[in-house]
Amino acid sequence: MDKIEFKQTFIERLAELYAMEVSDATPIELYQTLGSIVSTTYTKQWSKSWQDYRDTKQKQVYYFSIEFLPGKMLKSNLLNMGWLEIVEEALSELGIKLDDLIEIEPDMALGNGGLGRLASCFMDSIASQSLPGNGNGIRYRYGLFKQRFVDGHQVELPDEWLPKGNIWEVRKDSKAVDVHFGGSVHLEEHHGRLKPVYHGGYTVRAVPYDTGMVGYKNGTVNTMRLWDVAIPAEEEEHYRSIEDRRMVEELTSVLYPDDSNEAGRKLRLSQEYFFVSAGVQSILRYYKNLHLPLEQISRYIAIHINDTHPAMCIAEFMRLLVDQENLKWEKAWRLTLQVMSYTNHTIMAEALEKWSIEMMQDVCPRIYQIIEEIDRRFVEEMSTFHNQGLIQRTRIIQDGQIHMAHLAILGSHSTNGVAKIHSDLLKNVILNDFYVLYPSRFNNKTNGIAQRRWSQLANPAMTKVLNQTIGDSWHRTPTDLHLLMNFTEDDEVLEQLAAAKLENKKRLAAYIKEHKGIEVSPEAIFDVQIKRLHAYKRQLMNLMHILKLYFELKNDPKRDIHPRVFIFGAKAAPSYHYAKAIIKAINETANLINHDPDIQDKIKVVFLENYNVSLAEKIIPAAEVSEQISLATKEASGTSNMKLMLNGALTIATLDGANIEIREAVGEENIVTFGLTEKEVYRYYQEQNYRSLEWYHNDPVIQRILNAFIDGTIPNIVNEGKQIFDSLIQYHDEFFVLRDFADYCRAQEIINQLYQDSRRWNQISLINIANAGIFSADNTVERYAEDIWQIRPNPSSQLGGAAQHD
Ligand code: 9GP
Repeated sequence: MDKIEFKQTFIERLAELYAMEVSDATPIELYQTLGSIVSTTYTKQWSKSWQDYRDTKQKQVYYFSIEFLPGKMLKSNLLNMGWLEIVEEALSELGIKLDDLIEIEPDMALGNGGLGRLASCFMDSIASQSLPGNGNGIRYRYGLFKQRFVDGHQVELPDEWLPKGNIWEVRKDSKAVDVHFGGSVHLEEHHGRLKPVYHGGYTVRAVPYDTGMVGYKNGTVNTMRLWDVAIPAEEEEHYRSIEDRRMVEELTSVLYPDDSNEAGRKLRLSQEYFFVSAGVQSILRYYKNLHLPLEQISRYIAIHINDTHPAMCIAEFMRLLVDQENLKWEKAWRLTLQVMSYTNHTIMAEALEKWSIEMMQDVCPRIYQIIEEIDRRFVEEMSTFHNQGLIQRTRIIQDGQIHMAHLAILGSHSTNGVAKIHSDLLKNVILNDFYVLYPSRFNNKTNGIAQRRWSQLANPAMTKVLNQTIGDSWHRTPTDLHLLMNFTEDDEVLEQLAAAKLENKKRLAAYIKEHKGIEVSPEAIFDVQIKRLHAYKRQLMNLMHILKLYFELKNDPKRDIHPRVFIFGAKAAPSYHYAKAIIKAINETANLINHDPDIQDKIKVVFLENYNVSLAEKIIPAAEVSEQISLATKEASGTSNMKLMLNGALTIATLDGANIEIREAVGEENIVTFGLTEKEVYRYYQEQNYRSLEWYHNDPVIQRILNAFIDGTIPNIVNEGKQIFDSLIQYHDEFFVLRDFADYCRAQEIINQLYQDSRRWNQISLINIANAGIFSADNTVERYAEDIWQIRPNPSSQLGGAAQHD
């Protein structure tokens, strides 16, 4: 579509939808009109894509994830359709600013952080690589809470994103399936086979909402299917009371119900079974419509389990094959192993889910029986294994609990970690028992990011410089960013990139002024830590370093440091009180420092509220220092590290997660590392000789800083300050903050020094951008496709003339 055609279509569509002219329409009406043109256009390619998959019976992957974090989709759809520039210009000729319309779209935040964002990056890349792949998740009525600060405390407000309308989804009642919960099940012999007989319980209807996932200029549009719940008409009489109806509605109401109580945990387990059962049933229905032998299903279908939340896919698939399709257990199990694969995203015990037997029996009794049988057969099969202790440790059911990670590993053909160090830790430490049993199942797939969103969409200023300097092949082949390495000595390019950065910093400074009322200088270093708030990520260590600088400046206001703005973006889980205490402490410190005239604006602290994908798109292009300071071994991969690097920030990093691969990519001189290594952390664990109290007593700097949390130096944090102080001293500093602190300060001083030499700094920044290509999710999903899912690009998308080129 060219500009003239687009303008014509826009005017006509607005008239059709609202009987209006451009000059009379509100921004919402204009947004809806644009959305309608975009979605009706890609709908043709959408139906062509799935018809292709069906007609040519291509193998497809289904990516099951309890979180998806797509953020806003209008601009990325325009980019991927190759329409962005034309639409921007055409609208501007009609007197409309595209950016004003983009602001209207709600940020679709059906996830918490890295896990959900990764799932959405994968959706983009799977479509962009013309791979047949679909998402499967939950359509929560409320997204992740909206964060507000009241007196420095985090307050959670509901994220009502749907009433504003979601123009991208299509409800498909004809594709609904029923999911049964509760009651009890006993087995009865039927024609020589044991069959389940269900008593009681209740049935809900799962109704899918499909959203097109538009590939980058290749004519592919895949599907992200999110399930909503409804009461089946024929079951109405079972749901008479308000209480019963509420119970059903709750199923798809919120992401992460409060798991600090039994009811919240039960709801969470029910959510998991809901989207697992709905998804697996609909896959099987699709497969049966292909009229292929069930025995061959693994040639056509792959199911991916993203973290343990969808691990029940294994038992549900077995249920359908054995109970419904009458397959023998052994055959069904073989197929299940071939179809299923699993990614582990954390070694933190709290996220490796376990459910009590009673709760699972209560929520989905047949699934429990099947898991019990899987467990029984595993023990039987392994009865001659020489190390029976290992078999006991790897069982799914232990001490009255069901270990979902064990189910995911034993019931799938592939278990991968998300960065080299993480995958090695899984093999050698965390999941070593499983590795001993099934070494060939373990592999690594380092995470990746949606490069185009985090460069072309978020950072047009940098994109322009890159396009002028190295052409635009990197849009499709991100590793072509490496061409930039030819310009490390080119002052013009270095200055152009620096100018782009300054432009982005000015924009962020204006945003900070508008939203926080804090004046920050775009000449200062913009130092950024953006990620979930968690003790292991050590936002606290960042805060301690800020306090150190503060005290030094108070003592010596002439102290020569380059002005720095410390920017935080982070949400704490609502029931994670310690993380909330850290938020409060950062906010109070910000207040103290930002208003202290002695500091003369040398340091500023800004905690931006409600960190989400849209806010990330504002912060990341302006960042110069990327804080990746988790305790080594604890951050599985991280992905903000990759986004910030791509935007030319220098990483201050521990040797953790993907930081290690970033260091390999850019070279030691272009990253600043510090802190304990993996080996050192494990030595402490073995020797149990870390005494945080000694570090406190022996280091007057640490003492001064920690005392500030309890002696009133930082105002208004009596309880929070004590909680933080105690975590480091009385509770032994679980994440070695005091141990790493001095080295962290040393690394920060190196950054301060490096920034004095602006040419050298600009070179580092360029080298980071040039080497970010390997972290494209396009590459990552290709490796999943080849090694794990065994799916291939859709040949007709690549060859059939649908593909457009840059
Ligand atoms: O904490 C990890 C993070 O390091 C990783 O980058 C992300 C995507 O793989 O997953 C996070 N894990 C979770 O959110 C929960 O397992």
